Amino acid sequence: MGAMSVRPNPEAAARQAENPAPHRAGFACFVGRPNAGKSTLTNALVGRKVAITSNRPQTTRHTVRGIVHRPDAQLILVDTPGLHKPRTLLGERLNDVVRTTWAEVDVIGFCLPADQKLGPGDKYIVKELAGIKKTPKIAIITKTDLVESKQLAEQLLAVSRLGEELGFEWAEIIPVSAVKDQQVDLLSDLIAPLLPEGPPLYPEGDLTDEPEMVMVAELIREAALEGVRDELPHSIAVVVEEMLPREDRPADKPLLDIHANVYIERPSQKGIIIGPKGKRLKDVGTKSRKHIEALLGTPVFLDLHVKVAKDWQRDPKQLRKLGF
Ligand SMILES: Nc1nc2c(ncn2[C@@H]2O[C@H](COP(=O)(O)OP(=O)(O)OP(=O)(O)O)[C@@H](O)[C@H]2O)c(=O)[nH]1
Ligand SMILES: [Mg+2]
Repeated sequence: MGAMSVRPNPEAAARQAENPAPHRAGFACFVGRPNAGKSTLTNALVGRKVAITSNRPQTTRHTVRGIVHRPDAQLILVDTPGLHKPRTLLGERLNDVVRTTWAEVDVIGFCLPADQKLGPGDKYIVKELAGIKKTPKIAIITKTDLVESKQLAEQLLAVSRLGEELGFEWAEIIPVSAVKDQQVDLLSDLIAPLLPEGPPLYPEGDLTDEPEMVMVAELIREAALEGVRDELPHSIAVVVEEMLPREDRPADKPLLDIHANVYIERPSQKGIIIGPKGKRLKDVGTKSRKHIEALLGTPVFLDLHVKVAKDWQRDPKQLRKLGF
């Protein structure tokens, strides 16, 4: 853990001023169990919401790239779906996405929540990571605001031991709280020097490479996830069919028409999503529209429809249609 060893050194500072350190740019991915806080941490580092989050496991369903611009480096953070024991074809696809990603990045950040015992799911992930020898691995203890320092110390020890057990050493072990913005900048300081030298890979100001239509669909799904229970969160998928500027609008009063479908798996789920007298669906629309307008910077008319895509999580054809 080299984080604390940075002491002022006037000679080095002078040397650096003459001959600044080379710029670095590269990819770091966050992996961990569902609900570990990967997407919340990605957003905190980027400083804007690029990935949706929720208290339901398996919120993230594709890799989302968030870009951090620093004077000395550009960090491209790849937020991945939580790795879990798959029960559906969708689950298997999500796990494949994670494995492909961690084989391609320059740094891997393993996320472990401070408030949960290091379990078999974590061990399984770290064991696989141990096999990727060439890539530096950082252990990130997330959600530190939820525990006392004693519990945090135990978690730090547990993750360090797990590395030893599996025959490798973490490049760093760092506790963070994304919600309280504690140690988030330090994490970025620790990742930067592990990236390869090179010019920025994305233009200044780009915070993600997610297409707008995908981000809009995700914001709708985030709103739809709120308050639904049991298996329903897994059953929801959202596809934006169309985004078109309304014709005949004065230039100073534009309006963007967005048509989106909210898919569920069974007709019996329709009522839950729509709610009594359509109230739930209306709330989902109102809530997500605010986020969408903030994202796109224009007033929006949002038209939501609920459709059944029978058992889409298990059906290869449906999965393809929904973009998996
Ligand atoms: N108290 C606290 N809660 C957090 C923190 N980070 C994340 N959470 C909460 O933990 C839950 C899960 O967060 P996500 O960021 O969606 O987790 P994830 O690892 O991306 O989950 P998947 O996408 O399902 O794999 C949400 O309810 C977050 O608000 C934190 O630093 N402190
Ligand atoms: Mg996530």
